[in-house]
Amino acid sequence: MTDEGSKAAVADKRSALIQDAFAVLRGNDLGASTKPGPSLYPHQWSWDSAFIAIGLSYENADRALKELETLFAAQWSDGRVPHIVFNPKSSDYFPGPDRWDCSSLSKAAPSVPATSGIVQPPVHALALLRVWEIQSKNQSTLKSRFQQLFPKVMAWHRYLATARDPEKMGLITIYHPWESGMDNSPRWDEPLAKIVVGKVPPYERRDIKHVADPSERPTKSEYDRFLWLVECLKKAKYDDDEIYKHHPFLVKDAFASAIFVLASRALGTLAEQLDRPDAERKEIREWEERSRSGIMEHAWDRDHKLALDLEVNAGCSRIAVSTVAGLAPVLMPDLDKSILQIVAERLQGHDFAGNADSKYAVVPSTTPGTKGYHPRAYWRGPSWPVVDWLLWFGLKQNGCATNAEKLRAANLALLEQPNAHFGEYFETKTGTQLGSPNQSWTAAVLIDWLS
Ligand code: 9WN
Repeated sequence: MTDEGSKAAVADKRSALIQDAFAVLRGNDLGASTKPGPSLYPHQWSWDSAFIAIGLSYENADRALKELETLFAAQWSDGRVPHIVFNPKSSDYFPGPDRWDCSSLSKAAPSVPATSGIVQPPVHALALLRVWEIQSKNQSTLKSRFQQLFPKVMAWHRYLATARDPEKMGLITIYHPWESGMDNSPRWDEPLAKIVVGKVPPYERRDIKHVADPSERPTKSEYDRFLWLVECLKKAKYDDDEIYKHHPFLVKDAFASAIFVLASRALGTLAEQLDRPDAERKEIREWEERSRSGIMEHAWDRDHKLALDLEVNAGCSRIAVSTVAGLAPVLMPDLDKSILQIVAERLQGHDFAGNADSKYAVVPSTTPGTKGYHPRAYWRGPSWPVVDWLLWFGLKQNGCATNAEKLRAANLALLEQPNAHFGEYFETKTGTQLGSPNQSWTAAVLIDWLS
């Protein structure tokens, strides 16, 4: 085949893949929101919907905004955005609305729709800005919808900067591994091991019925801990002050905090575009700056060359585990050049994308060989394309175009494999698709990468 011919063949293959990706999003469409996966995840999930909105915005701005509007319609009156908005037509996920019991325990929770009582990483402002930019030609028509969403996103950031950071360290405290979005990461093994599990009401797991190999999902003992933490949150009636007094799992999440920096920058840009008042812009700048300094001062570990989480209940000591979350500083815009160089080298090095055993130069969720590493288990080794998308975005915005492109190319090669099926995550050694196939956010980031 000539050079021209092979370029055309690649272009054809990619445009077919984009169409398949849109078909995944349509297949998971619940009308006004999108489920993350066809059967494993039947409701709306907070951070998934942000990525999904970006993907949708290439085809349908109205539907992309609807995705975020539906999520924010379920926002609590204290500003928190729940990690799950339950789809009343599905009962095939555990824990469901009855187990969370939010609206009867907390006045801040909406009674309809039913939601969970915890949060996920705050990528939403970044998504909103991306939709705004992707739809640059339609901004005047869409502006009023952005104006309506804006105060809600402000309230969400304010909740995180206050209720979730009472120490004003610039680092967001999470109450449950599910809040990190990296549920089963070895990042949480140490704090989870210290928890004395009380009486957990009986339960039946649904997740293990939907995956080919249940051993890739969290273990029974991990699930008991996850559910015990839910019971503790219920006992505190989801009240942040109460939770802070006694909760057995209080961790300053470095990755979520770096996302907060990135998202606050995006929110600030939107504030300008939408002519928001100066006082709001100032507040946003303060959030960004406080978290930026907090990460470098408290989480950045010079010896490990990684950002580490802090265990609040252990005097804010660092949890020294080598996972992808440690690369968090790259997500912060205008990162100091010397730190950027260190983090970019770490990212491309043998602990991460440069691992000699990997089939594609994608980033393992946990460094191979680390305590708690498992090549196929949930957040313990496999690679998540959506996480690589965030790292790619971080590299790009910090001017590391070549490294960013390497990461994008490796992910595209992974996702173009005939058996990739828009997998939720992938084994790095073999490139095997794991977890749920046709995962919405994988389709969404592929659309963004190829568009
Ligand atoms: C619990 C939906 C979600 C993602 C999380 C991922 C997984 C849920 C689960 O699926 O979490 O929230 O049941 O394991 O860890 O990041 O948002 O895709």
